[in-house]
Amino acid sequence: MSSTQSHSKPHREPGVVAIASPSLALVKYWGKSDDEANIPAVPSLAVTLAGLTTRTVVGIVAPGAAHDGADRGATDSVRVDGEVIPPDRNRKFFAAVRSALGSSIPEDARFHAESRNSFPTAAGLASSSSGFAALAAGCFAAVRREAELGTISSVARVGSASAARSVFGGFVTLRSGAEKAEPLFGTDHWPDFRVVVAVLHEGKKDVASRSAMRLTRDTSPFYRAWVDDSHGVFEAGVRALADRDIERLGEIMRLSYLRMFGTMFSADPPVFFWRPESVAVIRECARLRAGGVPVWETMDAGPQVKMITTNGHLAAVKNALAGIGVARVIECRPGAGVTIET
Ligand code: 2P0
Repeated sequence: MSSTQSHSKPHREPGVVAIASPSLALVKYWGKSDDEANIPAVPSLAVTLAGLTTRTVVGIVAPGAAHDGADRGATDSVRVDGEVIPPDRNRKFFAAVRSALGSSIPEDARFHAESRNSFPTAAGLASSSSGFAALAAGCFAAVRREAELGTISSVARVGSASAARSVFGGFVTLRSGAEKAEPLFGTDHWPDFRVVVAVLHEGKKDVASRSAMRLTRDTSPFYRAWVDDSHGVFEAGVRALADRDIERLGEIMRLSYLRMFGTMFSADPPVFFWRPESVAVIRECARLRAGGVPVWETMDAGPQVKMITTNGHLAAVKNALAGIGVARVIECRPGAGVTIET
């Protein structure tokens, strides 16, 4: 590159577009065995949700651009729904991207990414799972580097462990101690399987999952029991899913999320993501089940309630939710993993 070029405006390559959907855990990940590498302490089982999407445009600022004195290009940059993410949040992630890419990316090239969610961000709808899955796949595609999904999953995990799962479609596992997720069953494994998401409050959470996890591990006397118990719950969840047994899977799913919340409620200070509306939906699910409707709820790091049911019972579930004043309901099927728009 000539000296004239290196002092000209940053040259941006056209961006690539990566699309991913959030990963809803049926059996929860909560806690890390290695904070530095972001390795889960417990196994999780999840479904990737069609109907909710993150769309991320990733470009690179070409070599030389970083020396033009402008801020642009000085660091890798990410914006989510228009908001600039502090570079520190993504530093380890981009280091993992560079380590996986090796010499495919010049040292002074910088990534810039612009991401949009079709659903509320940081509100317990797993926006970080689809976000880092799309970002990881987009970074590889931006440098026109073919990568195995396993490699993308491993890099996405450094950003957010649940993102390792979002790379794959259908039903996905992330084992304890694992660096990458693994696909278990495809989107067609259970044609009748449905997820109903009750969006109860769209505000951002007060506590990030990451700090809540650290706090529960460090202060809850129940955390060790949660980790010890998680393996049996996971295996039972996998069996119920293999058998397409909604009742059994529902029971396992309930054990998993309530035991996870047990560690949060017992932390010091306690972590509390629930709202009165969350409890109203949980009680409504119990009422529906008593009336013969197979519907089971789960929750994540936020007040929203997600329910699993079968296609034939969707109308009953949605009517019941409307009856208790739930205004926004999203219906999902198992969806595809990360894709690059061509
Ligand atoms: C899950 N959650 O299995 C669990 C259940 C929330 C509750 O994974 O620290 O954003 O970035 O690895 O993946 C949310 O936490 O956490 C999450 P980090 P992540 O889906």
